[in-house]
Amino acid sequence: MVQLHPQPRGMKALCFLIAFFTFTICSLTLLMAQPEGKEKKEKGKDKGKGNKPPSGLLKPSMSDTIKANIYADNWFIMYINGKLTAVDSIDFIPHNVVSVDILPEYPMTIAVMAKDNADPKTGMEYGTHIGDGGFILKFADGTVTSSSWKAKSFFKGPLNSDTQNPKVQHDPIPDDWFKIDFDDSKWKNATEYTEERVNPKEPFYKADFKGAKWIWTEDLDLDNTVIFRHKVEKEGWKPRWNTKPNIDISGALPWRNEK
Ligand SMILES: [Ca+2]
Ligand SMILES: [Ca+2]
Repeated sequence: MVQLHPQPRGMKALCFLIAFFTFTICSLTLLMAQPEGKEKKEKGKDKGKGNKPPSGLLKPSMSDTIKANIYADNWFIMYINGKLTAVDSIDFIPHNVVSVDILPEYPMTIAVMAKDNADPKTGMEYGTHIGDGGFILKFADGTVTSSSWKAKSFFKGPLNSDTQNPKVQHDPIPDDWFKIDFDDSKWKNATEYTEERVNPKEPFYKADFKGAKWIWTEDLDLDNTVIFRHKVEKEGWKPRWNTKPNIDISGALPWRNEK
């Protein structure tokens, strides 16, 4: 039978003291190391990618951006201040919300081309069905679609809703429809529609569109290509940043080079 020899009292106390001090020192080291490590990591972000601006330059940050939510029945392309900003990633169905971060600069001219799904020769979908359109947008700066937006149709059909002998009308789309200085003063205002009339699908209810109105021209069914324009003013606004992009994306837009 093995006999356990009890440790002397002094030994027990020494072990306890060593354990206690080891624990205290480890805890303190951990506490002190954590914030420092985080700071180092954040600083490293800028250094690592070599994008630290020269002194005097202020870069925009994510806190300068705003969220843009856009839903089009069925497709859209959006320019802000003359620059291509967002394109609907799904041209027909399912109906989807496009949600992007934008860096707003005011005054802000928004130009959107929206298209209902319609055959260019008949104005119909699924053979003989007349589809309807609808467009809604909300930016986190409070910009929302409403009848204060301008709207003009460039493709109508089937004329008189005649699905047996469908005829369409195409009007030439101005080359500079998306530009800041394009003259839309003669255009009519957009028409607002109820949610029931447009009947949006599930993704609409998952995004923030509070306060925004559904818009189109006065004919939600027969007008199939519609351009909307709207200008957001913010008096006295100045950018917090002073960097300017050097990028020229015109080569990525081949249809522009054809002109
Ligand atoms: Ca239609
Ligand atoms: Ca449609």
